[in-house]
Amino acid sequence: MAAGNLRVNEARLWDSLMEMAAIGATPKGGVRRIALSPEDMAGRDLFARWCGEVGCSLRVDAAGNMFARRPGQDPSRRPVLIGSHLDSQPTGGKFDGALGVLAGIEVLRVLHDAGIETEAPIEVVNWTDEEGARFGRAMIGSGLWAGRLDAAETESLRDGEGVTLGAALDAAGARGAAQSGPFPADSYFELHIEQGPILEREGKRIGVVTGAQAQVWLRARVTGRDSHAGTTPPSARRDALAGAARMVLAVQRIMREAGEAGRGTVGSLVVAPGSPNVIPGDVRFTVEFRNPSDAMVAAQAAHFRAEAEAIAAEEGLALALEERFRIAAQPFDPACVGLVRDAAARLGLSAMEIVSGAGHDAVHVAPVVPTAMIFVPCRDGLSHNEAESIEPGEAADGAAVLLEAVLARAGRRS
Ligand code: HGY
Ligand code: MN
Ligand code: MN
Repeated sequence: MAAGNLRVNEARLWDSLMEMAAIGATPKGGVRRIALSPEDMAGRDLFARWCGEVGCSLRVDAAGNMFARRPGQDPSRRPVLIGSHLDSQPTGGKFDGALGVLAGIEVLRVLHDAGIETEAPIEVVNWTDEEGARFGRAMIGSGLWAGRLDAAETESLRDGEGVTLGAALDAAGARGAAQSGPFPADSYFELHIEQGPILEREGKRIGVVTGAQAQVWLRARVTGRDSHAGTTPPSARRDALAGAARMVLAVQRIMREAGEAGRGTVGSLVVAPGSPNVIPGDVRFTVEFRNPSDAMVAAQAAHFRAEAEAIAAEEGLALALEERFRIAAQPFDPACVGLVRDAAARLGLSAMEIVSGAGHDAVHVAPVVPTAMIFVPCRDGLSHNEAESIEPGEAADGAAVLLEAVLARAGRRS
């Protein structure tokens, strides 16, 4: 796929995607590169090696965010940023995050091979812990960089083994010397799979992403009383799992009240003590709601809290419900979005505007740097699943649009 007389190398991009997917590969064809795990660190090392091969200098900040900088003719120009993430879900796919980072490297390779030095520098970014699977908050690295998360509070988040994010950064050797904070940048572009069914259903090759929806993540703990399954009559039970189950159905009901735009999910639920003949006294679970409307997300969270408290009261249970994070709906920069739209048109790729259902690092970057995203379809709209799949041509299409948009902002010199 050509961008002007420059051509993305489809096979090289695909080979890099497959080489990265071999790190943390799972038997079912997915990847497991949990943030700051040995697999994540191995992916970081490969990223660093590849960027070094095309003449980049590497800077790592205190949040572990990696910035690979390719110089421009005018070092005073603000850099054009290209980024995404290399960490994955526990049973993630090969392309969520990796496509955006490796397409950024492909852009650098194309310029390197062609001996083109852009006017402005270009930086490819690997953001720390986008997925939120380990510490219960998504888009951590980009949120810290953008100043949208409090560093001390965020570094005190604990994973399931009680390890804090700060300790994990240090133990993994991922913490860099650079201060983690926003620096002046010309623009930020992120290529990502859509992770939903719309582009495939509409037969479009490119998603021109105009923004991302709002989301709120909650954490619930329901406390009852462990007791004997065989001797405890209904009137004496304080069954935390039965109560939590009613709360889970409340999430589904609240979601459905918002129609097809509704998004309400309980992704994790842990029952204690977890013995077949003990009535559970302790259940912890996560809740998240998403919607293009901030007001709707706020109303859903409030509605859920009221329903959960009523259920707890009826069942004689205690409920602790804390908000883990909330992020407003985020529009992207019209000029950068226009570059994506124009690039798709110039390349003859069918495209449509779309709002992202998923959160992305771009959501934290957008308030501080003009930002746009590019989507490509994924098979059956499936993601956060080991069967996540795209075609080599789809990856190349996205990378070609990325190349065009980046060159439009960075300027090109032979
Ligand atoms: O949850 C999200 O939207 C992102 O995939 N981490
Ligand atoms: Mn992602
Ligand atoms: Mn993801």
